[in-house]
Amino acid sequence: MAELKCILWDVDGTLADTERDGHRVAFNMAFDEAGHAREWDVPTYGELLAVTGGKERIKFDIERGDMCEMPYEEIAGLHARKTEHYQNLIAEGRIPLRPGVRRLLEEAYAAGITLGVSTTTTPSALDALIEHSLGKEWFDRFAVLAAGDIVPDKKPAPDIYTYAMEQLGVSPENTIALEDSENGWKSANAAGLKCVVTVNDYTREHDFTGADLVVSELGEPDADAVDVLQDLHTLDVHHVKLSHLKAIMHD
Ligand code: XBP
Ligand code: MG
Repeated sequence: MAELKCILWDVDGTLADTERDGHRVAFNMAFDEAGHAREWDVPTYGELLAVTGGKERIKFDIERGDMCEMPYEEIAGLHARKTEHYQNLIAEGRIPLRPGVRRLLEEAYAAGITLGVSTTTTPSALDALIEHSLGKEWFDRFAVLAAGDIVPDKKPAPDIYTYAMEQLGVSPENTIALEDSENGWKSANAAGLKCVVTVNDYTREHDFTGADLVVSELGEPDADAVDVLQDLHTLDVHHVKLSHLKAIMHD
């Protein structure tokens, strides 16, 4: 039985559905602008999400022969332009938060739970989402923003979760992760964390064996009940509340 002291949030797919209409579109804009004859359509991008990190994803596509060879500096330059396009798309307000995200963040913040972010995405992409989709006050409300290349190995390695917990001085038994993908769940699990997963169209069929709770979304009190896909603690979930996260930790 452990007390819930900290919630670490994944970003892409968890805070907001950023991948299909945000990151994917931005990659394609950067490819087009640089004269690369490559477009990642919706299903192709779904396959490529198995590789975490934008630079790593481009490198993978090159290595499998679907993009032309280029030196790493060019990959990094292409990715930097992609990040600028992504920031612009986010600034246009195109990508809302997923249902229940703001509600649960505010409930946890009001209850004095330490909040942090553990993500694979680039820090400036994260900043854009916080500024335009969440609100600038959250730069101060998150006690740590752990993102991108700050650790050598991206998810599914545990490093970004371990780094965030070290920065916060919290231990795994008092921390829960909120994730949306198999790589994210594996990363949280390898760091010793309990985990709630909110799936999306890209991740619904992923393997979440062992995850504490898998739902379609966090949901809202005045909306239909969320779909519960896996519930190891037999929680009675209509929408995911702070009390459910506490119950998972106590179990
Ligand atoms: C998801 C990722 C990221 C984004 C693209 O990260 O794997 O690579 O798809 O972002 P998470 P970058 O779910 O951990 O937030 O291009 O900035 O890497
Ligand atoms: Mg994610």
